[in-house]
Amino acid sequence: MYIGFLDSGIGGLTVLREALALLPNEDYLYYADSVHAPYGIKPKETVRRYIFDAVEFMVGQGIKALVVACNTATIVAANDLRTRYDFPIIGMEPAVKPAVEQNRGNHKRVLVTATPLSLKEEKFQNLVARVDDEHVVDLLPLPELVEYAQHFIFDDEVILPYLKEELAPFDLSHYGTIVLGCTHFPHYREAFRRLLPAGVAIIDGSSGTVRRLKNLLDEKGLLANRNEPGRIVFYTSGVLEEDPEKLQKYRELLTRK
Ligand code: DGN
Repeated sequence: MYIGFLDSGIGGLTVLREALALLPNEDYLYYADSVHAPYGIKPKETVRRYIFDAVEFMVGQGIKALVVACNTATIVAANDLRTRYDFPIIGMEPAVKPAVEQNRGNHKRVLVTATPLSLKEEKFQNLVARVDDEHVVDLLPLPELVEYAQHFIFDDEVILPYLKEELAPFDLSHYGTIVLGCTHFPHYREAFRRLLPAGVAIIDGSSGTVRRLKNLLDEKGLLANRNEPGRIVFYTSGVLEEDPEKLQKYRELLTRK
């Protein structure tokens, strides 16, 4: 049985990368719902329908656990998925809490980047209200970054000017941490790094998600019982991905730092 990974596209590869490091012997089914990407600018009900269809398909392929490797999908559908299925379902949580904790007492602010849908959802707003007791959190939607990733655009000449303009309204010397609250964004970690002053931490939620995955599998006796690497199959919106060029790009992104 596979561990299923679901994202609107290639964002979840940044989470699968962490899972491969921690749980290399598992079989993975990666589902990129690229036909319906991006999720983050669409109405909530539409996105929920896409997610329910995708998960039903993945269940048909045989999954023993599901990682909702997309912050937007987690925010709009993870709880409902948990009531429908009884295998472990692990979602993303934008790393707002660790970011606030990191900066407690140092008078620095936290900038949370994510999709517009994530940022405006009540579940996200409640998370911020709960953890941001010192009112240090600012929000920045970056929908275009998802589009760039979906088109495999990683060139500095395109990405750096775009990010520079988006970051321009913020005095970055006041920030201690930037949160990458969309799984597509860690593909651009280096670009962020180049634009941020030295010392600004860049964090995302993937290692926490993957640690929870491991613990849950362990608790339920579901860890793969073998000593060699498992396999990864890729699906694009319900169709087995066989395009060698696409598969090559996926594999490159899985090994990129
Ligand atoms: N990768 C997704 C996330 O983490 O929110 C969303 C990308 C999208 O579809 N806009």
